[in-house]
Amino acid sequence: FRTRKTVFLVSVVSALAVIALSWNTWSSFRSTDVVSEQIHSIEVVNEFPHDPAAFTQGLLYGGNDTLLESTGLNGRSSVREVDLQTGKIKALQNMDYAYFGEGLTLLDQRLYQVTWLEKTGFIYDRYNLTKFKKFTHDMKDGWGLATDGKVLFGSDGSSSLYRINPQTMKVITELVVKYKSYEVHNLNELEYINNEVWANIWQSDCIARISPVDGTVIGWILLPELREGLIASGNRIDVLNGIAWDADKKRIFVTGKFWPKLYEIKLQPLR
Ligand code: DDQ
Ligand code: CA
Repeated sequence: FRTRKTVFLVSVVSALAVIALSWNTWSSFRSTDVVSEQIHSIEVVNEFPHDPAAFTQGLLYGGNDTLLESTGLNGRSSVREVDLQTGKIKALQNMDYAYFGEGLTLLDQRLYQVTWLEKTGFIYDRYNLTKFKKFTHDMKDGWGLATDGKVLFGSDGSSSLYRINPQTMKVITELVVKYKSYEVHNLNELEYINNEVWANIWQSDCIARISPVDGTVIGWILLPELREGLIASGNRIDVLNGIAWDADKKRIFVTGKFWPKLYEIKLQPLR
């Protein structure tokens, strides 16, 4: 028990170090900055199977215990509908080798997906995953997508959070995401939850809770134990990536690239 506690503490400390590294300067770092009620750890409520061959790049809840997921890597990119309980694929649309699938979101029964470096995205029918339309976007890259039901939010791996017009796919506004005065870079997979935009930070075990009004980070969620637990059990996995929100049942789901599990989590104030 003692070692498990030590491992957990070391994980939390390294997660905090990742946040600190994403700040531009160390100079005014004070430990009091990170110890506040806005920092949460997590509790795992449920775990479900997840396709370990899925290089997860976009994740959202599709209702009725299904998830909608976009996967990346050239030749392995797809959009899929997945059963939550079993992890089984219910519908699949594979993408051309030329495209590296990224963020995915659902607006008016249509799935919007961006691709990594191609400045291209696709709109699919939510049910049969057939392609309606191909579009170009004007972010630097395509990383994450989410929606508040009116506009889309996009990320491109920088510190920018874009508001995008779903009719034209043009950027409406660009916010610089900041925690206190520090820019937060590597914004990746997104989810719109209770008037906040949540973003997992690429190559970290942290989720930033961002105000879509001004880009301020209003909280952090630290979840190193999921990735580290999977690695400790011998899984060859990549980073945390993928947040989904079931607004009806208030369930939060997270997974990662090549993760064999998808977790339902609850937030816990960090003591
Ligand atoms: N991104 O998801 C962070 C935007 C991109 C991840 C790319 C990860 C490695 C790609 C390796 C490609 C070589 C086949
Ligand atoms: Ca998401």
